Amino acid sequence: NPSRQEQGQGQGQGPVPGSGVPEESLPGRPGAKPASLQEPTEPHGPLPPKPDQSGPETVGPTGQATGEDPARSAQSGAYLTTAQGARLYESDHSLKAGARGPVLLQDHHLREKITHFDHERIPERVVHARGAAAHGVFQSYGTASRVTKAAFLAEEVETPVFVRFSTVLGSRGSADTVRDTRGFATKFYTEEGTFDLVGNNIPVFFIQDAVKFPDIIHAGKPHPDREIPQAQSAHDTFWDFVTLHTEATHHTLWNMSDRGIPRSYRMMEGFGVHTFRLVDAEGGTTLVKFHWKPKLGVHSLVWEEAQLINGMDPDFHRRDLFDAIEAGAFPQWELGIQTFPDTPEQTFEGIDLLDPTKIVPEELAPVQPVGLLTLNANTKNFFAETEQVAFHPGHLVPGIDITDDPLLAGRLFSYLDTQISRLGGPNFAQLPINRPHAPVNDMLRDGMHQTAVHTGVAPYRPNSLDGGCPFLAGADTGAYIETPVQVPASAKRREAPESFSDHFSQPRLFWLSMTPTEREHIIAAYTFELNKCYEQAVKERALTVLANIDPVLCEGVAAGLGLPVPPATVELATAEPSPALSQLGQTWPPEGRVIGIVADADGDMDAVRTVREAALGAGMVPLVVAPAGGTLGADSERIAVQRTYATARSTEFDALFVVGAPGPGLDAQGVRDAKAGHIATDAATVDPRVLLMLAEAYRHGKAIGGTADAATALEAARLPVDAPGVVLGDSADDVFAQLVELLGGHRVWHRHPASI
Ligand code: HDD
Repeated sequence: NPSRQEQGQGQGQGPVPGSGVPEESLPGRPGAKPASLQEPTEPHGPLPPKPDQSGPETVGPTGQATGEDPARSAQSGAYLTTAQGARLYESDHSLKAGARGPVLLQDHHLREKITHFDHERIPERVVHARGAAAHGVFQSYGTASRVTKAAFLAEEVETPVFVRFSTVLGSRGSADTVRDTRGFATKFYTEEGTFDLVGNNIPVFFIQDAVKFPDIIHAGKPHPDREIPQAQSAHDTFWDFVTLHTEATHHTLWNMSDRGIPRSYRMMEGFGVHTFRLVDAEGGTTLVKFHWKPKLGVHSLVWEEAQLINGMDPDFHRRDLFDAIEAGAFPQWELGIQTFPDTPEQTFEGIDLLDPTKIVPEELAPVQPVGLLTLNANTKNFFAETEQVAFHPGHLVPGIDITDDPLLAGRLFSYLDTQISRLGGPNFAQLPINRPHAPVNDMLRDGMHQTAVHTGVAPYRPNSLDGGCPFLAGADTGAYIETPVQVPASAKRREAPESFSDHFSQPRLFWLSMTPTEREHIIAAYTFELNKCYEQAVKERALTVLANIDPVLCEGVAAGLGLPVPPATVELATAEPSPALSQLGQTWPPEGRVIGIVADADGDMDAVRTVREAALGAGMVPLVVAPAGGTLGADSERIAVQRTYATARSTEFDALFVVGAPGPGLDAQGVRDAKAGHIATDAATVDPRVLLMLAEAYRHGKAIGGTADAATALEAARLPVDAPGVVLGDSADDVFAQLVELLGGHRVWHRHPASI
């Protein structure tokens, strides 16, 4: 099942042959086109969905499965019609008084088409506007049953899900690989109602109280006067706020770490952030934190690479997710919980569980797996699904309850409120993507965009006129059953508990848990961002914050800014490192990683074929890169080219395999022959785009392999052939095996210059 990536670029399906009806004979079709450019003329229905595009089961507004395709109401015939179903015979010209005359206002089709178009956009999300989503299934292990009665967490229950990943700050059209937090929102369509786990890829938040949310977002969004920079935190207002409001220190540190630039949505963790309360069948309660653990490991880009990608392919993460699912490489995450006794203090090992700027290290409370998420179907319509989906942290099911985290309280208000304006009224739960799969009978009536036709006369309780319907659930099956938690007797106050004022001990814990490579990246990230600021006072204040985390961090950044090192203003905490916080040091499977096979027409086709097949066998995505599109090799066994030197960039690949020394495409007379390309005779004639690819891949710590004669290309790129992570040899199989081993550690880190 070749992915879109694997299909050659620009080699889409050819035009569908016409039915033989001469074009000229159709009304309004002047002149015939060449046969290959003709549109199909025989009516046929919309193309059937691809097998991987099945959405959630369609349910009616009252929740029962209808089996009806939601597209039916808009796409149910073969003929083009108005919105009222009247067939149209022409759609390319406005109605005019003569071919050169004025356009007539009476043209209903023109007005209807333009009016609808004028209203095609809806407001983007005020945060998390840029996203990508997919359908999937959650398979429960049953291990959570001892702490919750939630039916979808019972043994071997399968629940359909929809997951939307996002960046926080950028607009809908912004680039994917900016330095930012990523949203990880999951909608579980359970039989007891919809449960939304609206999390991020960072386990802590910038603020402890929702009342500060507009402040942090206003500070992070572009400057209000000129609306720049887009989707970036590298500007004065962001750093002004986070250095004054030091509870943001922990989240900011995670953003400046490699977690801020994930390699792929498929390779990042997710966190529910808040502490939730689980309730078992007997009413017993347990406090928990939710974690998503990706099967492919936690991997990141390097900063220069992330910046290049934003230019080369701003849709990098969106494309990666869609292509992987289309190719059948379904990404998976294990859902896990950390559990804590539900004590009146709501602390664990001295950590305040109601403070969303704190984690509980996994070494103190291990993450216990409770189920497996598999994303196995792409969206059919981005707008209807990804854009219109509406998550809400208050969408809970029996067995899952909230805690008094003040950040969560504000969220419980905000999501519905913002969705009423974004989705144009209160009935968006009737949109196909938002419809629960459990039966709905809610007594909510009327309103903008009401699509249900409710029957009965008594949408109130109690009633006798509708036979007392609908009925209330028993206390054993209902949701939103309040856990009788004692509220401390106290006067009303606008203040936080004392424990919330510790802003530096956990950032220090995070810093101490990083490997030297990760620490270098953090120093480089702070240095980059703060050097983008204009205000000296902001930079100086940022250094004081860093001094409160660690002197090495502070000194590194101060050196990059050319500023003196300030003293710390707090006593540095003693923290036991948490190795689970580091992304490095483990070995990961090669599945889903992309290998570029760089070749030209004169190259060793056996090597190309061997590596391609071995990569497919390992679950990787091999992409053949050649001077021109089309195919390579002898007629009988042609190999499709997926990228050309002009469309490929090193950033798309996790590893490179170079066949020989691909030349610049000059013929024997030195005349440009872009189609063929030729093996370079010496270092001076290696194609400069291949040199760039090699230089970048090398600099970004990627594994580089090749046939023995690829040494010429490496030398031309002024790269040592015997450097770590560079593998050349006569056996393509052996070289590939070594590349896979290198990919297990993600990158060849000791070859990666810290400043990049
Ligand atoms: Fe939020 C969207 C995650 C705090 C207010 N949030 C939104 C999305 C994610 C998160 C993943 C995108 C959902 C989607 O894909 O449609 N938000 C978080 C996390 C938070 C958090 C993990 C802290 C633990 N959020 C937060 C606060 C507030 C909001 C404190 C307001 C008081 N968030 C919103 C919102 C959004 C939203 C304005 C915008 C679009 C939407 O809700 O539907 O209501």
